Amino acid sequence: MTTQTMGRTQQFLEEVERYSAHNYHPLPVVLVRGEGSWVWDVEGRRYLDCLSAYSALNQGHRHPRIVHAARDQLDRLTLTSRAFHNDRMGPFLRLLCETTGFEKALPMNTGAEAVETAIKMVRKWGYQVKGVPDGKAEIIVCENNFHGRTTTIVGFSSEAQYREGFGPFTPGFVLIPYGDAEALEAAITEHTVGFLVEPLQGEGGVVVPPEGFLQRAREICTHHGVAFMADEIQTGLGRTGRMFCCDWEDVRPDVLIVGKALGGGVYPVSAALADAEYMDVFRPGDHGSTFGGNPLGAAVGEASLQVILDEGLAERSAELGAWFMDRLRAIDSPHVEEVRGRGLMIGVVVKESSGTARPFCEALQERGILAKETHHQVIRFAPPLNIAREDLEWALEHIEAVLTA
Ligand code: IF1
Repeated sequence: MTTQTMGRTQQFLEEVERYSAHNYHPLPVVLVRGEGSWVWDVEGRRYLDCLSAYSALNQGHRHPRIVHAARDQLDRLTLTSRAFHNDRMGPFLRLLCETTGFEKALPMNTGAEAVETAIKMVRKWGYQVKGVPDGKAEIIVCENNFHGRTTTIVGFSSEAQYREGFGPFTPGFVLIPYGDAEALEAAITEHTVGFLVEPLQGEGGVVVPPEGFLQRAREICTHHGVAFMADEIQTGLGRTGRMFCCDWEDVRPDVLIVGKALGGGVYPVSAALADAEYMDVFRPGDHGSTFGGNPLGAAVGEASLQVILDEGLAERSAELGAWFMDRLRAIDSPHVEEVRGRGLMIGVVVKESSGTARPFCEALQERGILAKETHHQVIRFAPPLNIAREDLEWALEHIEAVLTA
C-alpha cells in the first residue's frame, strides 16, 4: 500500500490508538461495509471474510432476512426488560427448543453470559437435585479451553495470558487434558456436578477431539450423574457441518450453550438450553440480565435460526468444508504442518520452522483475504457458511500463492 492510500486508514488507526484500550492486536484494516462474504475498507479495497467474526457470521454479513427482521422490530418495540413480557421472546424460544430438542431455554446476550448461566444452573442442580453439599460443587473443564472472558471463566483457563493479573479466581473447577475420557472419569468425585467442554476447540487451535471422545464422555457423565455441558457457541449452528458439533457423534448434552451466529451478526443473542430437570432450579429473581430475551434480540434470533434451517447451512458447511479442506491439503506447501477441522471450521497449522501464522495472515490480507491466526501457529479459516464456491476457488489461488512462497 502506498502512503496516500494509507491516508484514511492511518487516520483511523491513530484515533483508535489514542482512545481505545489496547486489548487487541487487529490487522491494520479499517472496515466500512459488509455484504455476504465480502467486506470493504476505508480505501475501497475488498476482502473475503474468512473469519466471520469468530463464527458469529455463519449467515454472512447483513443477511437480508435478518436485517429485515431487525429493521421491522426497530419500528415496533426494542426493549422491555424481563419485568414485563414481550411478544417476541416466546416464539423465539419455541423455535430454539424445537430446533435443539431441549425442553427449556434461558436467553442471554453474550456467550460468556450463557456459559455463566450454565455454570450457575448446574451448580444449583448439583445442590438441589444431586445432593452435593452446599459450596462443594466441582465442574470439570479441559486444558486449552476457551469459554469467555469473565473472571470466573478465565479462572479455569489454561492460557496464562487470559489469567494474568485477574485473580483471585472462582474455586470449584478441575482441569483435564482435552480428548482424554479416562482422565475425565478419574477426575470425577462425589462433588462433581458438570463437565464443560467445546466439542471442537476453536481458540485452542481448531482441535478435533479423538473419534469417540464425545460419546465416551457422554457415557461417563451419564454413569456418574454428571451434567454434560456442551459449549457450542462457536461450533454450533452449522459451523462444523452438522447443526451442532455434538451431532457428529450423536451425543445429546444435558446442557447446550449457544451464541454468536444465533444473533446472525446483527445483535448479541445467546442462550443456555436444558430439560426441566436442570432449568427448573431457577426460581424468579435467581438469575437474569437487562437485555436477555429482549424483543429486538428475539426477533433477530428467530430470523437467524430460520435462515440456518431454511438455507441448509449445516449441510452446506459439511459439503463445502470437505471440498475446501481437500483442496487446502492438496497444496504442496513447505510451511504447512497439518490441515484440520470439520465443516467450515478449519485450521491450517504452520510449522514452527516457518515461524508463526501471523505473517501468513498479513500476506493474505495483502491479497484481499481476511483470516486470523490463533495460538501463534494456526491460520483459522471460517468463512460464512453460505459463501459461494467460486469465492473459495478464488481464495484458494491466493492461499496457495502465500503458502508456497
Ligand atoms: C475474544 C477467542 C474465538 C467461544 C466459545 C464462549 C465464548 C467464545 C467456544 C464467549 C468467544 C470469541 C471471543 C473473542 C474472540 C473469540 C475467540 F479467540 F477469544 F477464543 F472465537 F475463538 N465459548 N470467542 O469461542 O463468547 O462472550 O465472546 O460472546 O474474547 O477475543 P462471547
